[in-house]
Amino acid sequence: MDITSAPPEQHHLTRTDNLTTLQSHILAEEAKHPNSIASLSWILSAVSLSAKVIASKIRRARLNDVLGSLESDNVQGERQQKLDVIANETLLRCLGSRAGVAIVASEENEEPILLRTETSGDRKYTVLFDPLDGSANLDACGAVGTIFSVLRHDRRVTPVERSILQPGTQQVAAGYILYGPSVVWVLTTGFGVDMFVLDPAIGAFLKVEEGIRIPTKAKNYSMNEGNRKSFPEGYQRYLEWAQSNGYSSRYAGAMVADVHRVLLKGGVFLYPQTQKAPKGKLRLMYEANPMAMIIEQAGGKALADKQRILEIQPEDLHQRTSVIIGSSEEVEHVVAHL
Ligand code: P6P
Repeated sequence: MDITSAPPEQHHLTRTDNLTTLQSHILAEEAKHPNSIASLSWILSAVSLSAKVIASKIRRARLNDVLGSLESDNVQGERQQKLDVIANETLLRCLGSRAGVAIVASEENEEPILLRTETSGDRKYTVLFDPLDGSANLDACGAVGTIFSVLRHDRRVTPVERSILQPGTQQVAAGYILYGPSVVWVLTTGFGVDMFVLDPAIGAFLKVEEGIRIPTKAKNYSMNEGNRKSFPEGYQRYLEWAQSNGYSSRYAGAMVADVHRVLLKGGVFLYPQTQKAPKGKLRLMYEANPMAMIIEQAGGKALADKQRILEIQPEDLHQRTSVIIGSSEEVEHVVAHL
C-alpha cells in the first residue's frame, strides 16, 4: 500500500516529522531545469555540507578559540577573521570535489579557481560565494551568513575567467545560509523561493516554507545611518521622508541577516554609495546578484540607484555596487527621492 494514500488517521508521523529534506527538494527542482544533469544537485549538496560544517565551527568558535582576526587582509582590503578562512576553505574543498563545478570564485580569493576545466564536458557550472558574510559580527555572537550564486560555465568564452562575468539574470541558482538562532537556508533555482532549517538532531535541512512572497510594503528600512552625511542627497531625502512617516529602523550589519528579515517581514535594505565606498560597499557577483535573484523571485525589487541589479554587466569579479533591495513599494519610495 502506498503510505501517502493511507487515510490521515493511519499516519503516525506528525508535522514535526517533516521528511522533506533539502536533498529531495533539490532533486525535484533539478527536474524543472531542462537538459540539466545531476551536477546542479551535487553542487547544492556540496554547499549544504559546507553549511553544516561552518555552522558547527561557528557554534564552537569561542570554545575552540577560533574567533578573532588574522594578521592578513583579504582582496577587499578587509581584515580576515579566522572563521572567514575556515569557511572559505570548507567551501573550496566541498565544491572542488564536485564533477559539475568548472570554476569557483570567492570574496576571499583574488582570482577565480579553475578546476580542471579542460577535461570532460560535464563541468557545467561556476559557483561564486561570500563564505562568511558579516564575519565582523562573530566576536559579539552576531548573525553571519554564507551567500552563493551559480552560473552556467560558458566554455565558449575565453579566457576562461571571463566566463564568470555574466549579469545576474544568468544565474541558475542563488541562495544564502543564515547562521542565527537556527541555521536557515533560503534557495531559489528560478522557480520561486524556498526555505529550510537545519535540524541538528538529524543533520539535515528540512523544508519549512515554499514559494515565499515578500510583503509588498512594510514601514521599515535597514541601512547604516552612521554614513548618512556621506550618502548621495537623494538617499538623505529618503531618510528624512521615512523618519517623518513613522518608519522604524533595523540593522544587523550583516547583509544576510538584514535581507532575510526584509524577505520575511517586508521593508527595504539599502547600502548607498558613501565617501568611503564611492561605488557602494557590497560586491555585485556574490552578494548583490544572489540576493537580488532571491528577492525578485519572491516578488520584490533589487536596484542599484535606478538600474536593476541583475542587469548590470560585470567588468570585474570583485566589483562593488550600491543596493536598494526589498518590498516593491518600499524600493519605489527610495527611488522616488533619488
Ligand atoms: P557596514 C559585512 O561586512 C558587509 O559586507 C555586509 O554583510 C553588510 O551589509 C555590510 O558589509 C555592513 O557594512 O559599513 O555597515 O559595517
